[in-house]
Formats: sequence, structure tokens, C-alpha cells
Amino acid sequence: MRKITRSHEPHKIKTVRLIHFPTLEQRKKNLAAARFNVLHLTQSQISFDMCSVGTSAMSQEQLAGQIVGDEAYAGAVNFEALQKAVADVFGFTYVCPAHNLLGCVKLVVATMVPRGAALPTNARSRADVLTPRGIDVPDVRDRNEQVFTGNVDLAKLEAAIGKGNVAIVGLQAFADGQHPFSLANLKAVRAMADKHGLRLVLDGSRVIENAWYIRRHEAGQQARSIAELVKQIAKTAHVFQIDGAQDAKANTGALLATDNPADYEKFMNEVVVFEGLHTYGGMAGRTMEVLARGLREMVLDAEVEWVMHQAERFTERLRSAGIPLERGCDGAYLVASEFLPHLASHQQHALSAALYLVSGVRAAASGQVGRDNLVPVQIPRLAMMNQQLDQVADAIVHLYRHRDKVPALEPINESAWHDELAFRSVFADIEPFAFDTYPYLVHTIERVNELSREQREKAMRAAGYNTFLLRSADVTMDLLTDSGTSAMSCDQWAAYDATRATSYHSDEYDRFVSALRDVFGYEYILPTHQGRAAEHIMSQVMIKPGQLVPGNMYFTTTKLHQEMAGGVFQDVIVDEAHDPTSEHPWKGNIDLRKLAALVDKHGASNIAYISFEFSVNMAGGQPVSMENIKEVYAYCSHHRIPVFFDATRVAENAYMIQTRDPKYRNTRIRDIVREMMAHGDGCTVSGKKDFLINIGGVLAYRDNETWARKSQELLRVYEGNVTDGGLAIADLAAIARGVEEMLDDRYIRSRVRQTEKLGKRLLEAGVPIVLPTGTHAIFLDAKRFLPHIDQDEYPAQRLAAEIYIETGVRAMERGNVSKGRTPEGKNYRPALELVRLTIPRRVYTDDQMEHIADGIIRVYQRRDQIRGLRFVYEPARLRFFQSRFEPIDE
Ligand code: P70
Repeated sequence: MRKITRSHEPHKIKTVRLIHFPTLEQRKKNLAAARFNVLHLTQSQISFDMCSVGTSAMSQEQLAGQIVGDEAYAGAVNFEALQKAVADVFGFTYVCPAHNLLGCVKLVVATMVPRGAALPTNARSRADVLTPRGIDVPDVRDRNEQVFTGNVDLAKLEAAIGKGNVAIVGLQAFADGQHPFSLANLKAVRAMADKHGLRLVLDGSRVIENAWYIRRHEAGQQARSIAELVKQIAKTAHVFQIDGAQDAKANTGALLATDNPADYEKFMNEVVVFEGLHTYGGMAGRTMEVLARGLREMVLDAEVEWVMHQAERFTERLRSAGIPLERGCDGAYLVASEFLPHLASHQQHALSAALYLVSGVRAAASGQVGRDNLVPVQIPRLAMMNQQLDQVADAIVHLYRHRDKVPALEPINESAWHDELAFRSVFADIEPFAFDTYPYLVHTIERVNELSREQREKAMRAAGYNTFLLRSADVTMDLLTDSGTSAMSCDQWAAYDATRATSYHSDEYDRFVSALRDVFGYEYILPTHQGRAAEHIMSQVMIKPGQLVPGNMYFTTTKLHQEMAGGVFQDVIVDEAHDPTSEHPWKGNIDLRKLAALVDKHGASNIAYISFEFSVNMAGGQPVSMENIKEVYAYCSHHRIPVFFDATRVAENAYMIQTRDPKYRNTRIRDIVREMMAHGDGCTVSGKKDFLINIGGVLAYRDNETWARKSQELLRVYEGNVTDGGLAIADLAAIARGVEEMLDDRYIRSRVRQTEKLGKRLLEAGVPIVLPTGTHAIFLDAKRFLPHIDQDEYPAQRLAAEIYIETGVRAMERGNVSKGRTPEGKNYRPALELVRLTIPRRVYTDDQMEHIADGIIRVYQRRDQIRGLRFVYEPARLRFFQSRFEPIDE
């Protein structure tokens, strides 16, 4: 029997949407202003909005679809795309678009259901909009069925039809979000409809969930794909309708589909009255395009399994804590009467209000009052991570433990509709629930490939056992680098999109400068296209040939530019940095004695500047302490030696100061960064890391106008205008936003913790990694991982290759291959023979990190069988990028 439950997302995060976390005081104010009806709150007042309609994350293809095609009034290409998608996914010839599901209902009623007629159905929620139209809506759901609770009781249906006024039979897939039907029952209903000459109209807005349920529970359906089942379900109806804002992950839109030309003609004639022309039906062209793409994607097995796994896991967490609930296809529907038995009335609203007050979560009943006593806690599709869902569940459990303290609501009006009600109450006196999670939702996703092991072996051989030579399309999770791989936020994209390009001075430049001035406290801010460009200019301005440049471990590009300017790099990092087993908390520190010895020997005038890197990359992402920054600066100021930071990973280093230095426990990251930067004279930045952008860099000086002027001269010659540094203006806008976002305490905590968690999992399994775990990467110690492979057989290179073959994860060698050969042609055989697993920012989730850890642990368990590599192609410079190898496997 097929029972795959996915343990992690089959996609990565492409863009994120930042979450607001209102304080308790703010929530009180908001709730009072909303008159205790959470339906009146707005998103900026809410942390997690547990509503599944129109709230899904889109795919990047859907997002692109928003700007593809035309907005023509008639015969839009987007409509053609929609027709093709409906033909392929559901198998229907005719498509009638509508503005949303209510548009479909309107068309069906107008063409098929006269006033006073009956529409038997398995869904109670539909009555909300049908009874006000004077339609009788007999409930024909089979109350005795245990598994397929959405099945129709055929005897009831027969009886309803017998009364003579039934116009059509209307079914809902996963009726009311809770009740799936079986394929067998659906077919029986169709047969009965045919027998009586009635149309079966099926609402397939949750057809995916229903198909998944059929596959799991209906005999003989286990081997079928969701796509097949969906087509069969749809084609069992005469008329199929679907809400674009649910399974199809659009934000609105809907359609009717049929094979009957006469029915289609009726819809077509009616749609112009109510909705729009028959080729757009009240949808924007972009909505049709997003919907068309969403229909094709929604049947992908891996995605369906992930969505359903989340709902199941969430419900299970609540259920095991004793929460009274009914399982919904998209979450848990809390039974308000059992949750708050001490309240005589308005239990749903009291529960919603208390949950919001305590946690900032919104879960609410909508539609008509009195239909049921449930508070649906629905999961937006693909938009949340399990870690966030776990915490939402915990918030509910927390409220449940204190349910006795939930106060009654006193209605101040009367209405048949939930959204119109207003109440008076006191605030529940319950300890608030504090979220400690990623402060963003998934806005768009990018699907990733999952090759078979055989395919990966082949891909690795083709890449010459060099992960740099793999195609990204063959990689499932890409941990090659954290450089330029961040997911941008919607706000960054908005700033990017809002930019009007110019070759001259721009508002974006001004914003960029003022944002960075504010963060660094430096006067002179120069944009560069990326980090190495800033390094080039600074080195040219500051280094006289022959001068020394002491630094805390070299970085490849930094050192190269210092050497090109005639400088000589001198490593003055603490000894512990070279020992992968040392647990020194500040392995990025400069050893002041080493520095003083250099100054004493060569004289301060022969030192160009100090090259001081935060969160030292080559040492394993190791931080520098605030104390060290201050003492180095004090020493250098005394000797008139400038101190320049590589502030590429400044926020991560600030986080380490916040967590490891008790003096800074209660200082905001923004203030720590400002204090760090105050103890230096300037900096270079590769914005592609902490600054949360895909391209860009910064060169900055605290107050020295001469250096700044000289740098601007070089900027003009090598990079671009002084006001763009060779970047698109839009990229400047994205950086200005990114800087703000990287300083958010919640964000940076979630970021570094993710890295630490991966390290912890590996350590627990005995995998040798560089200690303590750094901020942006976990470094595997290949010498201890594969002690039987000599360094000249490139253990780190082979290990990176094996990890890819085992897991589809791409890592980077940082050892003998990277270091290269001595002038005599021998390998350097460096002390550190490492494999770097670098974590992109805001891209992967905890579940994916678990999966990565599991795979590496499996490699570790078979480490004895792994052999070394030999070169088959070796370039003279920077050989790690392009060299090719073959295994020495006897
Ligand atoms: C990485 C990347 C880039 C980087 C850095 C620090 C601390 C400057 C730069 C350069 C990319 C990389 C670069 C060379 C070899 C391997 C990988 N590090 N300072 O993956 O900035 O790339 O913007 O010019 O880490 O660690 P840029």
C-alpha cells in the first residue's frame, strides 16, 4: 500500500513575507478596537492568520504568471492558457471563468435552479448563500458513514428527488472542509442523477484533499496518482466548479467546466450579465494565468503529500494534547462548545478573541451564525513551516490549559453573519504565549528536483567529482554558499519594482546611503557591485607596496586584492582558530600579542591597516568578541594604524556577542552592530550574505574624506557611477531594505539557530565538525571523517561528492584542493581539511535541515567504504573551481 508521508518540503523558499508580532498591549488595543470580533483585525495586527482561502504561497511560476500574457478584454491568451490547463487537468472541453466561487454559484443557480427549487447537497456551508436566494437545500450527507463522511446517503437523495422539485444535485469535495466522499459514492450519485435526468454539479475547490483521502482509504485506489484521481473525480460530474483561491493557490478567481455544449452556452450567455465577458469572467488576465498554472501544479504528488502531511501533523499535535476538535482537510476545527463549556453563548467568538489576545493568532468562524460551533484553524497552503505550525498548536494548547479564565462576551448587536457581530468583554487574564520562530511566511516557492541515487551518481561522475561543476538543476538542497542565495522579502521586491532606473543620482541611492549611515555610523558610504570590488578599491587606496596587512585569517578574494596592491597578508588570528577541536567561543579574535610583535618588528608605518573580518569564514564562521574589537582598536589608534572591517557577516557576529557575552544579553542587534563598527575606521561588505540581497557590496569610511575621495575616483574608473557603484538602482533599493531586515533580532536568532541545530544533530551522531558551530555554515572535518584517506587523495573533495550522491545536497570543499600547490608544485596539505555546508538565508526549513543531517549521518556510517580521488584535470590557478577527478576505488 502506498503511504508516503513527506518529512520535508519538496521545494525551497523563493521569497518571504515578514510577520508582525504585536505585543500584548497592542493586541489588547486591537481587540478592543475590533470589538472582540477577530474578523475585524487586519493582517498587520496578526502574527499567524489561520485561514486557507487565498492565503497560499504561490510557486515562482505562478508569480511570473502575474505579469505574463495580456489583459485583453476579449480572447486573452491567459484565457487560452486556462482552457488548456482545464483540458489537461480535468479533461473538460468548455470553460466558463468567474470572478470567484460565488460567481460560479451565481451562474449555476441562474441557469439551472429556479426559485423555490431544491438543491440537495452534502455541504451545509453552501446553504449560507443558497437559502437567502429562496432555494431549498436538503442535507443528504450520510451520517452513518465513518470514513467517507462526505458520502451521500443514497436513500435520502432518492427521497429528496422524489419530492419533485430538485433542480440539480450539488456535491462538494471535502464538504465543509471536513467531509470527503469516496469515488464509489460519487459514481453512485452520478448514476442516480442520470437516472432522474438531473445534473450533478461538483464543487472541486478541495478536490486535491479529497483525492488524497481516496488514495489513502478507498480500496483499490492506493497505486494511483493524485492527477489521475482528480481527473476521474472531476469527470464524474456534469458540471465541475473550482475556487481558484484554494487548491489552485491563486488569490481569487474560479471557473466552471463542462463537456455539454448546451450547458456551456447557457453559462456563456449568463456570464456576460453577472461576471464579465465569457473569456475572462470577472478575472484579471493575470488571475487567469496564475490559476492556470496553479491547476497544473496542484496535482503534483510531492506537493500534495507535503500539504496533507502538515495538516495531519498539526491536528495530531492538538489531538494528543486533548484539544476537542474535528479534523479538517486543511487543519483542525476546534469544537468551541467543548473548549469553553463554561460559557453559555458565543463560544466561538470568545475562543477566537482569547486565542488572539494570548498569542496573536487569528482563527475564526465565518459565514452565517449558528451553522456549527466550530472554530476552523486552517493552514495556508505552503506558506508556513512545521516549526511555526507546532508553535501555533502550542499556543492553542496553552489557551486550553487556561480555558477556565476565558471570559464571556457580551453581544452589543445582533446579526445573522459572523462578520457583523460586535461584543463587549474584559481581557482574559492569561499569561501570553510567546512565539520563538522564523519571523516570516513563505511567499513564493521554487520547486527542487529530486534525482534518484543512480541519477546522482551519474551527475557526479559527469561533474568530475567537483560540486562546483554540478548543474544546479540536479541539486536538491544547495549548501554550496550563503552568497547571493538569500530569499528576498516582499518588501525588498516592492522597493525593487518601484524603482525608476536612472544613470544619475537617485532616491534609491540616497536611501541606501542613509540606511547604511544609520546602521554603521559611518559618514562615507560607497556602493560596489559586490564585496571583492570594495576590497579592490580599499586595497588600492590604502596599501603602499611592501606594507603588511595583518588580518584574522585570510579570505581568498581579500588576500588576493591586498597582494595585487603590493601588500603582504599576515595572519594574526588566535591559534585556536586553526584547531577544529578547540571550543574557544571567540575563535575569530585577533591575537594582540601576534599583532604587537609584527608592529614591534616592522614599525607601525609599515602596516597598511588591519583587515578585521567578522564571523570569520575560513575559520568556520567564528565570531570576534566585542572586547577584542575594542582592544585591537585601542591598540591601533594608539599606533595610528587604521582598522578596517570585513563586515560581510556583521549581523551574525553581533548575534554571537548577544548570546555569548552576558553584557550584551539585553542589547538589540542594531545597537551591537553600531558599537562594533564604532571601533573601526571603515569597512568592506559583500552584501550577498548578511544583507539579504542577491547582488551588491559596500565600501565605507567612518570620517576620512581623503580616503573616500580617492575611493570614489577608483569607483568611477572600475565600477560605475559614484551613486550606483555599478549596481542597478533597483538593487540599491533592495539593499536599503535588506539592511533593516538583517537587524531584526527575531530574524537573526532564527537564522543562526538553524545553523546551530544542524551542527547539534551531526555532533550527536558523532560526525566530526569544526567546533563550536559557526553562524553561516557547518564545517565537516574531513581528516577525522575519513582518517584512512591521505590528504593527497583529497578526502574533503571526496566527502563533498559522497554527500551529494547520498542526499542531493551540494557542499563545498575547503581543504587541500582549495589551497592549491606551493611554488615547488607540492600540495599545501593545510591543517584544515574541511567540507563546508553553507546555509542560505530564509531558504530552507528545519525539516529540510533534519533531512540533510540524516543523509550526512548515513554517509558517516559507511565512511569505511569511501576511497580517495585523483586529478584528471587540474588548472593552474584557483583550481578548486574547475578541476576534475576520478575515484581511486579498488
Ligand atoms: C563564500 C563567498 C565571499 C566573501 C566573503 C568574505 C568574508 C568577501 C567575500 C567576497 C563567495 C566565495 C568567494 C570566493 C571563493 C569561494 C566563495 N564569499 N569577504 O561562499 O565577496 O563574493 O561579494 O565578491 O565570505 O563564502 P563577493
